[in-house]
Amino acid sequence: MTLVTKSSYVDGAFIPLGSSADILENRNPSHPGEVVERFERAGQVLTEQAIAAARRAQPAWARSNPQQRADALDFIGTEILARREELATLLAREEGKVVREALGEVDRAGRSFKFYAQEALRAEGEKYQSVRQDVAIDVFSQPLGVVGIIAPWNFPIAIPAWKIAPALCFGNCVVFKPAELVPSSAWALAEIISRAGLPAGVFNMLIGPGRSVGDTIIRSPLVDGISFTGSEHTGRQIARLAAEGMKKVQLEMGGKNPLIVLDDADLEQAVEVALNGSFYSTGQRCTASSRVIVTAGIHDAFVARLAERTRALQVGDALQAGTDIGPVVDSRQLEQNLSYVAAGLEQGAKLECGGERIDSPAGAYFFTPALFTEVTAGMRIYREEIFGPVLSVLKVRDYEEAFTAAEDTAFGLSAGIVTTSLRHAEHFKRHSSAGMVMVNLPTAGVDYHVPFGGNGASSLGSREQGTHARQFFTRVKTTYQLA
Ligand code: UN1
Repeated sequence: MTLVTKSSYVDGAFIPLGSSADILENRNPSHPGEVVERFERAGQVLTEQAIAAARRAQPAWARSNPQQRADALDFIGTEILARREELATLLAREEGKVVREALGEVDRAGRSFKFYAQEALRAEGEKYQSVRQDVAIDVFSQPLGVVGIIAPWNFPIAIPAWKIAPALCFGNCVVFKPAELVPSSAWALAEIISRAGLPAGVFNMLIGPGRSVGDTIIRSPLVDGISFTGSEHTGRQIARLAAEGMKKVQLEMGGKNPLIVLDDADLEQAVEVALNGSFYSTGQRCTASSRVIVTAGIHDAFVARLAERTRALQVGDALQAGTDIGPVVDSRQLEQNLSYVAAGLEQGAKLECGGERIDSPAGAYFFTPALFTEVTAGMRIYREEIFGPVLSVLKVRDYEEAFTAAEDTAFGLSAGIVTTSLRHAEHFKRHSSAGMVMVNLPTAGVDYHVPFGGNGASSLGSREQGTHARQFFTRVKTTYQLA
């Protein structure tokens, strides 16, 4: 395969090659020696140019015809879906997600654009009678303005899509910074967007580091809002800087999502839900279930069956048919997983299986899914987000104790329960403080047309996805008119 070099997209054009000597090599985690593509990194100057271009394009784009926005979004969604195999393969190569999951992710990205193509045409606005005589009131939404979109590496195309599509739909101009680990999917998406008929400056993409590109976006007085998905640490920094700059924020950060398994659960279903939620996508989902809270009557049978199923998972090359679990995204994340396994053992948890690096000739970041039992609620593996396939099982007496344990976290993104009891399922749906609750389904894996988000340390700002995305990407205007 020939090695191509690519660049950022600013003010309606890809930056000519040779503009930057700072080169980013995008490597395949299944074969770290293999460079997927090379990128010339952007820095502060280019980021400032992109923001200025977005600012210039904003007024006209805010007044654009909904049909123009709908057509552009539909074009992007149609092309993503038509090229699903190619885009999924690229995603699997750069991030290590197995092709089956990468296909699902590409479809989700395409469908998000299609959803917002329709949403652009949806009528909205409210009329009120004033409390004053002969005054009419109109309430409607206007674009937020220029939005910075900062995306993580674990969903290289779906998360950019579900932020960029509503941003454009509601008349905003975009300055998009993908994660440096996954520039290829972002570039492919930007290339499609570049042919969608948007005026120059409406969409910009900058491939470069957080400390220059990200920091410039976050601090710029010309940016009106930041939609970010990533680590809690970075999210908190963004929240602080955004508050200083009076910017609107939408932050999606970590999770330590509980899955409750009750005695009355269907055993096979419980094991399937835990396996999928904890280990698929190599556990690299903020919605992953990393704490499974199991009542005493089913505990031993559940652990035995889950260990058996976990040992049978095929860890390997993301592009190879038959692989269940692809590599960890990079060496740093692999080290983090291994250090949490060590911490679990040191603090007295029992490692039932996994938790080891697999040697491969290519030096891949293969790591076997780890199942810990005899966990107590104070252990680090039980409290901290690992972002890897490391699962802690906590044994409890009954539903009441399980519920209390599930709630014992600063996070609040997703929570699940496996039960055949209508009463417990209802109680959990109603009273869990997570933003998303799953009954007899994995805590990860969500639809694209309904609100996504959490509470506590997991999220800040209004929900992503679906019609609710309007809340972040618009401002409300109230007008009064004397008849
Ligand atoms: C899912 O579980 O389907 O970064 C999506 C993440 C989330 C997306 C999860 N923002 O893992």
